[in-house]
Amino acid sequence: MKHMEPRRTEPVEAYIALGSNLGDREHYLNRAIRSIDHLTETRVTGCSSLYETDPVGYEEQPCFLNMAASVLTRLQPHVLLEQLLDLENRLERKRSVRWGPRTIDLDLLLYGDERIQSETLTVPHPRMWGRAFVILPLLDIMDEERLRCYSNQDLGEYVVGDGVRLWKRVVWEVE
Ligand code: GSY
Repeated sequence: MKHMEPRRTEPVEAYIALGSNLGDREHYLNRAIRSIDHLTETRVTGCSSLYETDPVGYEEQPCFLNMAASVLTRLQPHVLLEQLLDLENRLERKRSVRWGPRTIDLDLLLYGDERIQSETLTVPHPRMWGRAFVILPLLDIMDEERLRCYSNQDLGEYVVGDGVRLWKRVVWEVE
């Protein structure tokens, strides 16, 4: 079912986690960022560096490249989610195993200060905590104090190390 709510009059800052571990991983991340920036009523405002990360969960798969991006959007959260899922399909997302390799994975992490629990969307993303491959890129573009508002997690436990390695430093320039 397509969601038909009107757009917001004021833009909301949302955060998205990106990951890829199939094919040319950097190419898929770049295409995803450009495509997100071209979504209606949505602009990318920040991008983290790229991190190479050991697979979590199903471990018999290649390392991921992970990053995070911030956007300003007037799309309602469910509409933004639908757009991200649509984008995954357009970016040739292939996935033969449920938690297995994929060309692109896009997760909506945060949408303003909102807490959302619906059949299709939970925000803040329920599995972001405890995942260094999500939190460390996010901390590149988000104030630690601000992230602490969403959870009383000890963010000091997330350190770049064995499982998450800086792969390419990125300095994002807004057009
Ligand atoms: O949840 C996103 C897909 N994913 C990842 C990922 O992006 N990075 C790492 N390191 N492990 C992962 N396991 C899954 S599933």
